[in-house]
Amino acid sequence: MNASLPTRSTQMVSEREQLYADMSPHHLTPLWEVLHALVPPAPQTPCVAGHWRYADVRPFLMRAGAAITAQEAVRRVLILENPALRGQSAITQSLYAGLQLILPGEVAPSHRHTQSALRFIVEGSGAYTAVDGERTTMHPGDFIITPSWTWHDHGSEAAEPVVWLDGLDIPMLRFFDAGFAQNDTRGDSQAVQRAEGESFARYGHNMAPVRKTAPFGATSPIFSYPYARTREALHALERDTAPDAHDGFKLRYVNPLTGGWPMPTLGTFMQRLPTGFSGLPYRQTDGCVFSVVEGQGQLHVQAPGATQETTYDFGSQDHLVVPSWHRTRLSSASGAVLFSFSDRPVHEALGIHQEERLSA
Ligand code: 1HN
Repeated sequence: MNASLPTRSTQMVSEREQLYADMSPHHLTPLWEVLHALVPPAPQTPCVAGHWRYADVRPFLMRAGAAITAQEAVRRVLILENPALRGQSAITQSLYAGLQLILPGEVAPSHRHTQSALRFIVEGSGAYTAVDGERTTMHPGDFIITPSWTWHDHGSEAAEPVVWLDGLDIPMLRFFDAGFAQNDTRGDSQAVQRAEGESFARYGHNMAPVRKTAPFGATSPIFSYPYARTREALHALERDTAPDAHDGFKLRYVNPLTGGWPMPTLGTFMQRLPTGFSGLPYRQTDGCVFSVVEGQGQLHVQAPGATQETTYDFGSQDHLVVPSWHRTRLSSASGAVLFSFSDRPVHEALGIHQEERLSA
């Protein structure tokens, strides 16, 4: 046995520790201590899956309605925070989600920011959102877009509370330190400059203006994708075709000018799980937020390295989140319709999107 070896390695360890201590004030740190964590063999997200039942959330929203006006709050929203990212206003590392309430007669004042927003209507009809002078009336299941840096305000001429899911790319813009915002000095509500439905007439019927170019750059020129149209498409597919073994009947929303995603940072989807559906598992790198439109079912999620699935029994108007690379499957005895959004357009733009469709 060579008695000098342990001594030598102890010496090396203490030499290393001395090195780390001496260079730390110079803002230097050794890569070899963190390399394995920096480039893991597969995604290791700090996020966890989560489920917000509407029956639990709605009373808090209505209490918020009594506690503060939309005007005072600017946006009266309860943020859906990932249970493992409390305090970060994030539902995944890249996505923000919240539920916004507007009461009859209220106005949420006009402003603009570089963060892009989607609205997915959860409850109530008759509130409106205005984008660049065009109002869009909200109905449950409609998917509505606020493009980056466009003036937007919300108001309600409805007789009932209106609640919608806000999905924004806030954590991404924070990551890039690229956020700008302004309040509208012209007033709380923008003057109406175009008839409601003008953008849908121009861009929403598989036709487009002959010469006009994209009015919102990388974002779709359609402000609202009405549920009535989406539902019709899914029902026709359910009547006439076989479901996908993993997704049921799933479509993505498109920018009619490009065929690509309606928003540069957020991908949006709607899917119908037919009666008796038991989907095969999949996993994908894009973390995903679900808003349940109709029906009931189960979301089964298994974290990487976990030995068991967690099952979430969901009902209509519930919200759920599935983080990156978590094994996921969907089932429904009585049928369901799910809206979802993720950061997939960014993964695709960077060439890093991965999806595995598993067989069991
Ligand atoms: C925002 O402008 C809205 O316009 C909703 O309704 C949520 C969260 C953070 C920053 C801006 C809206 C928001 C937001």
